[in-house]
Amino acid sequence: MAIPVALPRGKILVILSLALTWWFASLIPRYQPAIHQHFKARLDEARQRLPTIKVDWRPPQSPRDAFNASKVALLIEPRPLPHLVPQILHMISVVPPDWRFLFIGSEQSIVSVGRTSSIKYQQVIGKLDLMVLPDPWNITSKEYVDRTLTDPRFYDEFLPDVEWLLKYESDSILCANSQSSLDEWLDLDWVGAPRSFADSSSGGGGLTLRRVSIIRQVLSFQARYNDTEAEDEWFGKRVPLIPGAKISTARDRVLTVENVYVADAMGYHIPNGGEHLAHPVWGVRDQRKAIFGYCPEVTMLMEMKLERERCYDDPDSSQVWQPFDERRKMYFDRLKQKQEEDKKKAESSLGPGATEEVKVPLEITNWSLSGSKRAASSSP
Ligand SMILES: *[C@@H]1O[C@H](CO)[C@@H](O)[C@H](O)[C@H]1NC(C)=O
Ligand SMILES: *[C@@H]1O[C@H](CO)[C@@H](O)[C@H](O)[C@H]1NC(C)=O
Ligand SMILES: *[C@@H]1O[C@H](CO)[C@@H](O)[C@H](O)[C@H]1NC(C)=O
Ligand SMILES: CC(=O)N[C@H]1CO[C@H](CO)[C@@H](O)[C@@H]1O
Repeated sequence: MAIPVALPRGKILVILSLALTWWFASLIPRYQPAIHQHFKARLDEARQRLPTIKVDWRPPQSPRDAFNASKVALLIEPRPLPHLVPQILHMISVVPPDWRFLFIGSEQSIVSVGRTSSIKYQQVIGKLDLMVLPDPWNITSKEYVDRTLTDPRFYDEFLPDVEWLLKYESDSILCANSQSSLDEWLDLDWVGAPRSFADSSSGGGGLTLRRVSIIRQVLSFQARYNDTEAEDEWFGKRVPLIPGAKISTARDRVLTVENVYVADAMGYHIPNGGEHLAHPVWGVRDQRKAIFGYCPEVTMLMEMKLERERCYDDPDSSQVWQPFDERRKMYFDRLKQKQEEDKKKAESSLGPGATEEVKVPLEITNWSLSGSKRAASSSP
């Protein structure tokens, strides 16, 4: 802008200040868009950077390849038992890390196990597969499971590359305190729980390590008749007959404790959660205490109650050890006897007709089993 030289200084100042004011005023409305502009620029910048992150939706290999395809731990369980998830996770933590896990279940048990995020994680990393067998396979009863495991097509179809199979059941577990690793047993063709010290095959199958090549060999010339002995007994008789088969006996090494007690066994099989415990293993209090100290995991599988919930007159040194049903019968017999005695005592001191006032002793009403409460409250 050309300013005439003749203008006085005062006028120049006025014009300058006006120009400045307009300039400032013109800036204000542009200020906000400028902020927007600034952020838009940053956003674009960020967007431009995004493609530099490489997102490969198809991993070059399956996550399963991180594990050894020849070693699989297998659990078959159609019932949606509440302890399956902690049991599977425990087994994953104690079995050597290169083993893979397979859970074959019914739709119910697969849903109940598969909805846990820790199980989902194991699936995502390729460690664990959950599977419902397609028709005509059926695992809804023990006999059907026995048929499945003695059918060579099962191994061809679902365990094609597997050589070592750790078969565990919902009532068996490996102990974290065990000093040996499962991989130290791979030289054996079949090792589980010996049924007695004389058992030459350690055949008990609730927790067994099996060589699939030996199983295939047996199945190549033998077929199990339907509705006959359980698959572990069936294999237990045949595997030792294969020339060169390596099996373990009770005097040798014991993988699993079921009927024969060995202090540092790798694991335990507790048939039916403890309903039919073997006396030589569980019948002695000190030995039981030692088991719970060495392998506290077994409590996960067992029906347990607290010491303070001990039954009325429960023998606490199990020199007089009884199976559960007999103990329960003994308990109810004693309860009845005691109530009759109390009734007699009350009648003799207060005279007949006073029996309504007899109260059931507190330690009986507080027993944990609901059945006993019913018995106690329906008593006179
Ligand atoms: C899988 O494990 C077996 C036994 O430990 C071993 O001999 C074999 O080399 C392993 N395979 C792979 C691919 O690591
Ligand atoms: C398995 O067999 C039982 C008895 O034959 C039958 O009731 C059931 O539907 C079968 N289950 C499947 C999944 O085929
Ligand atoms: C055994 O049962 C299966 C079905 O589970 C059947 O296909 C097969 O024919 C039966 N075998 C014999 C010898 O009856
Ligand atoms: C000794 C004991 O624990 N007694 C309890 C038994 O249960 C009743 C109620 O169910 C309690 O009131 C007692 O204290």
